[in-house]
Amino acid sequence: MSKHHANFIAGEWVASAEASRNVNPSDTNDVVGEYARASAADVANAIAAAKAASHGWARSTPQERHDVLRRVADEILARKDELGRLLSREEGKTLAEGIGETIRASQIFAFFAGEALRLAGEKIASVRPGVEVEMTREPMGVIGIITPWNFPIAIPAWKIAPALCYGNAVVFKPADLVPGCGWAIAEIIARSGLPKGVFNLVMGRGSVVGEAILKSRDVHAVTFTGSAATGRHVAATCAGRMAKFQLEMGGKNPLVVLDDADLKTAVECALNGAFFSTGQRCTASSRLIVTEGIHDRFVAALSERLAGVVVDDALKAGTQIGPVVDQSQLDQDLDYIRIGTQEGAKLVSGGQILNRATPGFYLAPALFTEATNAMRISREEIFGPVASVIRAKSYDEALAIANDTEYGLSSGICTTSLKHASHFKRNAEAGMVMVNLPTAGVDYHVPFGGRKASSYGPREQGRYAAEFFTQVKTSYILA
Ligand code: UN1
Repeated sequence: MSKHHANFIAGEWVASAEASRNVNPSDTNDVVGEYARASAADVANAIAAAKAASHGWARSTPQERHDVLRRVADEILARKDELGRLLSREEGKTLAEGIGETIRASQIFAFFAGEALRLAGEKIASVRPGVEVEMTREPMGVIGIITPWNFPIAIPAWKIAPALCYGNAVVFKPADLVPGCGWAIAEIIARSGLPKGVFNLVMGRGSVVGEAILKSRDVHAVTFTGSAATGRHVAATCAGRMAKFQLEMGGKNPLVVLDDADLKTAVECALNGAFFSTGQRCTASSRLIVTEGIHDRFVAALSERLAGVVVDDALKAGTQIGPVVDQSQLDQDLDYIRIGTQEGAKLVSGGQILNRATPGFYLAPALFTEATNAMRISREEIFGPVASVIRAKSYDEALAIANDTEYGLSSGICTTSLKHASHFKRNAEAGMVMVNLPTAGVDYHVPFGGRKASSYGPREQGRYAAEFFTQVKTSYILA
């Protein structure tokens, strides 16, 4: 019998009738644990507790907020190997990636521990004599946090830490598929000295838990990362009741490779951006837009590199790419590989299921060439280790193709030309631009987010996070 991991509501661990089995995608015989599935009534209790606790926490001192966030940061860092291992075991990214993400989560809590001490307002002279005007930031109240399975510790951290830092209460729903790291964070927060009810964990299905959070009038703001389809539903539901919302959704990120690129840099950027973390990142490069003069050399070098990549159990030493997260994601990847071939793209590497020592969802990273930007594989987010090379005649054509997408999260270019790099930085229609770097893998202390169908609302992370997690008050006084 594996341990039942309960929900955390109003400062108590609350077991539930229903539970999910958290299965290791590298070895489906390995059950990570049983995790509670909250009922609508559990969620209502969590929201009521958050509401009741929110007023007290809104008046907490910067020192209290700092101390709580600092303790959480310290414990995550001290347990990075264990938590990183849990992450890789439940999600399937490699141990190095799992530990790296855990360190990032700790750094995010530490960053916001510092920010808690720096929250400031503004005071300016009024246009009227004797009047003073002051702008302050106040907490939103209760924040609903809904996170995806692909970054099970970093994304919860970058939503929970600023929510608490700016004086809000939290109702947190991790992904039903991968709840282990979310539960582990909750267990750490439960011992951090935070007053009861300020932080609540409600695990379970989107259709039950997510819905209850979206529809409650007592949740003042919802921050969501996940699919574009669910994001639209979050937007419609929140807008319908005038709640604030912030969405981070898909991407169809381009990596442009120009004739003058350093070939080795370009190949490493493509390999990392398209295939590491099994390509399961909204920042993954799925369109490799390559100019004629370097096209064949780039394809040859990337194919050679892919042939040597080790796809295996996420926890095994030497593994470079872990399994796909589950059967339905694997089916989606295989569907797109079939679609790409039918559309006339040429599969030059990978794309087939791999057998390893344990039963898992292993897929050889797939590389298409001769793709056009009109194909479905170039327009729809696949969310797996699948990338396509699209030929471009010139830099101008490459830029036009890069921008011809409904998404706009991260755009990359590999070039040694200052002129093209500068032009691309100014003209890429994306929230983030990477020059000679992979499109994925971002810093934790600067804003994260995209344009067009990729994101909605204020940026996440860094000091810009205050925009979503606070509301501005302008006060006038005649002295
Ligand atoms: C990264 O590329 O470092 O869901 C982070 C995602 C993104 C996070 C990407 N929100 O993939």
